[in-house]
Amino acid sequence: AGAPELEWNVSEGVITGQLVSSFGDDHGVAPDGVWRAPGRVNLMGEHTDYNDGLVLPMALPWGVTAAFTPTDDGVVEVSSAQRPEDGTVRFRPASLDADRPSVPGWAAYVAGVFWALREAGHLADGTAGARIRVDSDLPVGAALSSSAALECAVLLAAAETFELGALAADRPAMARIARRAENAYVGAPTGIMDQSASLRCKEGHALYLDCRSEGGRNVALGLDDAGLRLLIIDTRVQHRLAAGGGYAQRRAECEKAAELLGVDALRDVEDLAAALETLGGDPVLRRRVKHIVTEIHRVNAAVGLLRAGQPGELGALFTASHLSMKDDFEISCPELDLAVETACRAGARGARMTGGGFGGSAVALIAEDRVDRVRDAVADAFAAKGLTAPEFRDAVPSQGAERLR
Ligand code: GAF
Repeated sequence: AGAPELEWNVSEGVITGQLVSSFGDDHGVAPDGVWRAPGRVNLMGEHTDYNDGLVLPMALPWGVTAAFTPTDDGVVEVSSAQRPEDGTVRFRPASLDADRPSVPGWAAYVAGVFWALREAGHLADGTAGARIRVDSDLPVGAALSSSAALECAVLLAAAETFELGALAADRPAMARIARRAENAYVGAPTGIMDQSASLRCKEGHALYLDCRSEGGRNVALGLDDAGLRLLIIDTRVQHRLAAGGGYAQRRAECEKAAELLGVDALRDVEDLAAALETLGGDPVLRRRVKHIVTEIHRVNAAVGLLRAGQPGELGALFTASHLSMKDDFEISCPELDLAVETACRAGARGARMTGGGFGGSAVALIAEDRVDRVRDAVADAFAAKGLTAPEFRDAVPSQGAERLR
């Protein structure tokens, strides 16, 4: 996997150089430092995080980079290389109110981080401000966690430059703060997976995370040794996590099912057959519960295979997981199904949609010598149906958020 790594390093270096120089154009000085937080691809455990369950994401070579200088004037000024038309967005962290969110669009994630830091008891005297410029090589709306990457890059920069030492050393605590920014300030009712992946993943590994205890283990993937690749197929169908959409509806259905079953969360369902019987009159809730319970089992099964040094066997689990998301959780879409079915038919070991669903990306596990064949077959299948051409990316398991300079 030499080539993708090289690509990443080049892209990272270019982004850092451009960021430092445009930060200088904006503010007349060099930034104090540059931080980068990656996106993620989840390999197993979809919609299980907010059910207190298990997940298995890995960090990607692409992410959000933030040039950052702390100030004590109580003002944040932030600009984005992707949104030059928005210019510099200004807000006062001390005046932010989650009941009346005043910072719109992409900058809401940045404001949310400052709001959540304050809520957690940090930066309480109201003087904290910052000059920030962000850049990204992660597509937005591809279900690769660009929101969490933005939150985590800014949060890590803030924690390290405001000398919040205990926080900066506590990645699970940072993940909670970044999630709070997204849930309470931005208003997207997501779980803890994406922020945990961005902050806690290690190169070459996936993060086996228990979303209830927040205990996590980095599990080696061993893809290179097994001659395997993970190919991300971005369908270019934009997915959204905002309140009121399908994601929030699934979350509400899971909560209702847990209540009917008398458990704190669907994680606690021990006997699936008995649970399905209890929910007998509600076929929709039965399907939702079936997905969550079997998906949590698949996370454990996947980790078992990785620990046994059999990453190739993950393929069957990928495909079973996709079918569960398609038929029982009903979060797939025709483009994701086409990508998965075509990849499997062209020789992938398995494939599944990843992330929140209703669009975004699929991930396929493929023997190295079949990657081109799979890529061509999927591109042809999309073209034959007159769909927007999908984008392909080699997903190399990468390092979590860190300071670059
Ligand atoms: C999105 C959410 F942000 C995560 O918390 C998780 O629920 C995921 O969808 C589905 O597994 O990425």
